[in-house]
Amino acid sequence: MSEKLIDVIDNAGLVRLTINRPKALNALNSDVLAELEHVLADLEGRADLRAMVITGAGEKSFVAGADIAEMREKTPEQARDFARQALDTFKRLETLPVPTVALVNGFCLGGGCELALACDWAVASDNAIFGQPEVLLGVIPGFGGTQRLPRRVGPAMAIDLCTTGRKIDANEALRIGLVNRVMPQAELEDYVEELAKQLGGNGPQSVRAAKQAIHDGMDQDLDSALALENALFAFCFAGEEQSEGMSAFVEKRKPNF
Ligand code: DAK
Repeated sequence: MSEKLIDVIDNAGLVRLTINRPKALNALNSDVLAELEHVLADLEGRADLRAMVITGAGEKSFVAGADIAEMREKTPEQARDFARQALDTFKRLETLPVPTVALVNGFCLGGGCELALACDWAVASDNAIFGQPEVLLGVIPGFGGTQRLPRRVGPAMAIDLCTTGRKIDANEALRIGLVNRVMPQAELEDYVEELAKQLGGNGPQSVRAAKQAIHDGMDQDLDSALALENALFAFCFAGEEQSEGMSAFVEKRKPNF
C-alpha cells in the first residue's frame, strides 16, 4: 500500500489531511480508503489532537466520488465489501473526538459529498460543485449518503439530490445547509486555517464534549439526549478547564487552555 495517497501535516494538534490523487480528481479507491482508515486510527487516540481538516489535492476537486473505474467490474459481494470499507472509514472520521472540517475546493461529488457529510464542518470555495450523481451510473450512494444527507439537509432535499443526480453550486449548498460557509477560492485556505486555530484554541475538553453531546444526542430521544447533555455539562466542571475559563473571564484576561 502506498503511503503517499494521504498527505498528513501536523501542526501542534491541528492536523491536515490531503487526499493526493489529483489526476483522478482525488477519486476514492480502495488504496485511498485503506490509507485514510490507517491515518484516522492513528489520530483517534491522540490526547493532543485539537482539530482536523481534510481536503483534496489541487484546485479543481475536493473528491469527485468513489473510483468508477475500480467499481465498474465489481460483483455484488465485492461492491458490498468496498462500500463497507468506506462506511467503516467514514464512521471513524465522524466519531473522531475533535471537530473535523472538510475544505471543499471544486468538485464534491458522490463519495466526496459523503466524505464531507462525515465531517462536522464543510467550508467550500465559491466555485465548488456538489451532488450525489450515483443514479446516473445505475447505483445509489454507498458511503452513507442516503442516511447522512437527509440528516444534514432534510429528507425532501436528500430525495431531490439522490433521485435526480443533479449538481448544485456552492450557494445552493449553503442555502440548504449542506455546507457551513462559502468563501472566494483565493480566501478559502486562510479562512480554514483561522477556523482550525479558533477551534484548537478553545477549551479542548469542552470542545470534545460539545461534539459528543450533539453527535450522540442526535441518535437518541430528546429526554435521553438532554440527560446526556446534563452529564457532559457536569463533567466539564470536573477538570481544570472550566475553572480556568471562568477565572479568566472574571479576571478580564484570556484563558490559557
Ligand atoms: N472515478 C474515477 N476517475 C474519475 C472520477 C471518478 N469518480 N472522476 C473523475 N475521474 C477521472 C477521469 O476519468 C479523468 O481521468 P483521465 O481520463 O484523465 O485518465 C480525470 O479524473 C479528470 O476527469 P475529467 O476529464 O472527466 O474532468 P472534467 O473536468 O471534464 O469533468 C467531472 C469533471 C467531475 C464533472 C467528471 O470527471 C465526472 O463527472 N466525474 C464523475 C463524477 C461522479 O459521477 N461521481 C460519483 C461517483 S459514484 C457503492 C459504492 C460507492 C458508491 C455507490 C455504491 N456500492 C459498492 C454499493 C459511490 C459512488 C460514487 O461516488
